[in-house]
Amino acid sequence: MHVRTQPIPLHLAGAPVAHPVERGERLVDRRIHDPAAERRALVAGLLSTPASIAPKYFYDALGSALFGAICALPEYYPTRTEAAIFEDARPEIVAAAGTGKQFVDLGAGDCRKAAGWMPTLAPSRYVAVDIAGDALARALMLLGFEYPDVDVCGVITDFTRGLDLRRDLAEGPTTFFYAGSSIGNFAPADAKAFLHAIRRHCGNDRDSGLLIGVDTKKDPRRLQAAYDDAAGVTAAFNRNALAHVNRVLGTRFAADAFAHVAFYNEALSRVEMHLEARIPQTVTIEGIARTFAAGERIHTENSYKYAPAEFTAMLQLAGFASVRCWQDAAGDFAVYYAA
Ligand code: AVJ
Repeated sequence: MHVRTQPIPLHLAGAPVAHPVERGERLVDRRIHDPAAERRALVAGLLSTPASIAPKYFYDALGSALFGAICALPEYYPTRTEAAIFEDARPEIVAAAGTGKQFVDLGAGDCRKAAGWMPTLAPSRYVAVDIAGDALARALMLLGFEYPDVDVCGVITDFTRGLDLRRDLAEGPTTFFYAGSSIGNFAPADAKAFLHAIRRHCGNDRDSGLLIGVDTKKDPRRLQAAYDDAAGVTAAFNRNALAHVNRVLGTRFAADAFAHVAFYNEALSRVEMHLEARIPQTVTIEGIARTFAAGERIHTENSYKYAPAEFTAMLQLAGFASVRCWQDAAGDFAVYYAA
């Protein structure tokens, strides 16, 4: 067992740090601790016109719980449709990806999606990668108990700023796993660069590859409903970003003074989420008075949708030579294995 005996000295930020995780699961903290830069970026987004908040501000403790609730909503089809495709195509996916490899879970969260693959993919080593360190530590402890024969470890990092896991991966064939259509948060050019980075991590190993779940284009009314549910959970999730921002910046955004707005932008193939000022208001941000006119919006998220032919082409452009795709009967979601 590794025990962290001292607080992390700032000049060592980014260096490997062993957390006190039970049973020898290793957790490495590779965050670049630059809270000042994070704050500056957040402030710049809020002072811009149109204003924006990065989607990562959704995921404080309450926001992560609300996202869990979103995944169970009747309107939010992606999570359950992806799970159904995994279930139906499991033998074919296992045959394509191969067993006994290193399994790298990008955006592991509570590691439950990956846990579903443990019995069949039977990885030799499981590397969970996520920005939320506390949740990761808990999830890894559980997984270590469930699968004592798997070498379980975790990496805390914000890989949306660029993926570099070379120090944390073992040699040998590796299956990368990026589920839930999280790739949809990237603009297409950034998505392609991210896929390219995964491809580079696969190196020359023909037995390495990427298993990825991606949402498809569909009736705009269904897309809209998935991001503007009747129970208002997504609205609460969206507004919670303001509560998070208030804690980070010491601002006094009144979350209920903003309306949840979500719609499918067909020209750009993305669902957009915004927070729209219900009434004119002024918020002091780092000493600067930022006035929001009634109806003015803060852009909080894009969620891009890809037709299977488009995403297959993107995987190929990123350097993957072979791409397989599985879908549900309605074509609501797609799962790809690219090698
Ligand atoms: C976690 C980015 C895949 O875009 O569907 C769900 C986030 N936002 N409802 C998505 C989200 C509103 C989700 N991703």
